[in-house]
Amino acid sequence: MLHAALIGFPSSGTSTLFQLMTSAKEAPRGKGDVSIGISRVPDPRLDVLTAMYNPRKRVPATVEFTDLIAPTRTGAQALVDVAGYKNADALVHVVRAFGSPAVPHPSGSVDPARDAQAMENELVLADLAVTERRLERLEKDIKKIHTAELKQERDLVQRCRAALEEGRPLRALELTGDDLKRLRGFQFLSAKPLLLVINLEEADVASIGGRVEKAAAHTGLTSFLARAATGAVALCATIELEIAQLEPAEAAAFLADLGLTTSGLDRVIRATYDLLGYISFFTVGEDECRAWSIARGTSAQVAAGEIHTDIERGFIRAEVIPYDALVARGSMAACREHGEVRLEGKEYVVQDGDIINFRFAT
Ligand SMILES: Nc1nc2c(ncn2[C@@H]2O[C@H](COP(=O)(O)OP(=O)(O)OP(=O)(O)O)[C@@H](O)[C@H]2O)c(=O)[nH]1
Ligand SMILES: [Mg+2]
Repeated sequence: MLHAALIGFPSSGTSTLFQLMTSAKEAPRGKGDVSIGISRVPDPRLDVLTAMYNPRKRVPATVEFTDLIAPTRTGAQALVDVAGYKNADALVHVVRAFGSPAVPHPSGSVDPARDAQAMENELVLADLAVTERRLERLEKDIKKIHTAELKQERDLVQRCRAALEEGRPLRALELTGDDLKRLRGFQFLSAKPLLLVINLEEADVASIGGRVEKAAAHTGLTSFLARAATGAVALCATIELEIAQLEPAEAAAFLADLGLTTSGLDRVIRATYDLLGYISFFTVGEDECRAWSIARGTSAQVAAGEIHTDIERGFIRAEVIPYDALVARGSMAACREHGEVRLEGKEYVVQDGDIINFRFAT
């Protein structure tokens, strides 16, 4: 399951967004603790498949969101030791762009670009400390044993340190697959893809809607949009939360009034998927219709492991039919008749919308 960690400076709406994403009844409050919540990935294709199969169970893909409850925290520094953050696939930085005199900004003014850059700097500093500790250790080890692996790691960590010293996040580095494998254990915060959630002022929603470029221009964040492995969404967390509590028809009308076609939850999840290059495949049947998420480029065998390690291990082949073909024919049987169900081997690269039946030996 994809895991996204919410971060933000105090009073920027992080917990409000958490509440929105996870349908939590109340915003997490307290001190020095982590809230974990699950978000169901909206996918109209799963609704269509469910209507077709009328299964006992409909299981959407899920994303796990983590929110840090620590009003005294200072940005990234507080995240360094929190396991839930280190393991995150992506960071979601809630950037305050709303004024609200009732909830003063701790820095005394609202300045989204300042906050976005300050958070970036904190992530970079936290990682810099990790590289320095690791290099010290590596130098000692290399004195004792000269392995090529240790030296390669040292070169790589030195490269990382050099970038960090220039204030560049590691997500901006071009790294090979081997590099990424070597770095995985460090769980560098600045290496994680970053989604900026521009938390707009209520009054700006009508004119901006969900248009990210417009929101970025309005809030001084334009230059951030072009950065490596960075995405952005514009919304007003408090309005979205109100909308989320309405009946679906009312919610749709409210969104339309604001010039929005999809909810904030939808847009945050979609943007996170796009940022990480995630796609969905489906398994269908009378028992269960289910959506699964995997990284783009994942092979059929590895995708099978998402369901169960036994299926990955015993993988024989995958019966695959694209979503559009199934919907066009109306049933799996009709697809079979027309020879549209393909048999694919373990190296087959799963495509977004594939409906897959895995054949495996136990
Ligand atoms: N006007 C306005 N207020 C908001 C918005 N988002 C959040 N708030 C308010 O700002 C206050 C802080 O929101 P939280 O979601 O708790 O912010 P946080 O970043 O989690 O704050 P801490 O964890 O306490 O540092 C609450 O009173 C929210 O209702 C927004 O989009 N507009
Ligand atoms: Mg909070």
